[in-house]
Amino acid sequence: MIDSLQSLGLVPFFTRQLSDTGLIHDRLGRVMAVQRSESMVVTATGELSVGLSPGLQQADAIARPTVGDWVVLDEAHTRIEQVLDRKSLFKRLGAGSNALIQPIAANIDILFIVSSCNEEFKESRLERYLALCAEAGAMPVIVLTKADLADDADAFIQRARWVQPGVPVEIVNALDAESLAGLRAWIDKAATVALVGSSGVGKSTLLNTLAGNVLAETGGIREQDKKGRHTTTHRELHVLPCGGLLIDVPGMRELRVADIEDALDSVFEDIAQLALQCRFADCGHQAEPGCAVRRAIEENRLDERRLANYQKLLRENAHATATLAEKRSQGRDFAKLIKQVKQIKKNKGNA
Ligand SMILES: Nc1nc2c(ncn2[C@@H]2O[C@H](COP(=O)(O)OP(=O)(O)O)[C@@H](O)[C@H]2O)c(=O)[nH]1
Ligand SMILES: [Mg+2]
Ligand SMILES: [Zn+2]
Repeated sequence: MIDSLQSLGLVPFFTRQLSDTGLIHDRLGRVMAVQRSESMVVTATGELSVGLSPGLQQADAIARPTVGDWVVLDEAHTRIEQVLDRKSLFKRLGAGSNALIQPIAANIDILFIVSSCNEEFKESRLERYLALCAEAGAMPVIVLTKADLADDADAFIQRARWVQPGVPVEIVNALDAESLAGLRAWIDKAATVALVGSSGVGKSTLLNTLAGNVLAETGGIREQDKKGRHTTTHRELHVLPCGGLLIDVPGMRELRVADIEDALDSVFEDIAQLALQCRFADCGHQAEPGCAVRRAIEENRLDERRLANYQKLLRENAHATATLAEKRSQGRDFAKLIKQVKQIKKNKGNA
């Protein structure tokens, strides 16, 4: 029984959190998909569609179960009582000006950052995903698709390697199972992998070819309505026949960053290191004298584009982080106000 949970990615990190190991046998499960208030959970004894405990219903979006979570069910197997601490969490700032942080997928071991060998390939987009991946606590692998359509596929490999030295780069034809051997090696037994990247790069095709089966529709038809807007945000954890689990995260137009300053510093460590050598601690790397970052650009050791993208992401992050902090404090003030009003009503009732 436990074998079946292990093949879903159960490791001691999660079982150690259980108050009672007896729960493993039927009340511990993994969330395979979430649709509105219903979660599909697989336990050692089967697959169930369950709701949320009242406590979880009231909880912040980020605390509620998301695809990939390990959860404990109630005795009747009708609802999720507890979400176990996550090994990693891939999240984003929701769309719109009033948005909050939303979970995308939990307990991801490896993030396949998918881009194609054509105009879609942009270093700046990869840097954004790499920062989100570092923040999530997952390991990144850059996957370049449509190698079969490119005149000079090697040029894309070189550009991808240059983005963050040390991050593995795999190049594939997503339609050809044989070309995916390198990818399969990353999805070893029971690793959980999420596919992210723009719409049309081949995420669903990769999922289908790896599964040897049509699990997701390709061609971007289902993901977009006639106006080209994304209509599905359906995310599901698929168990692959070769072992390993894969989530196809449909292309998200707006993958904004918030609260990820440390992750940005790790992805742009080269610039952060250079900045330490600038004459002024608050150097803006514009035209300040003694700027080590500008010197590196002049000497072709650093790309102007990379610096610009780093600064853009830092600004975006600072703005979103400040907005979130304001919203959180407004939320607290509002809760306080409600409490005061209730207290006044109660006092009136007693009088
Ligand atoms: N020739 C070729 N076509 C690909 C490759 N990967 C994806 N495609 C095609 O690109 C289109 C979009 O792929 P899809 O998987 O739906 O992209 P998604 O939006 O990222 O899920 C489909 O028509 C696929 O057949 C590839 O490596 N080579
Ligand atoms: Mg798709
Ligand atoms: Zn400087």
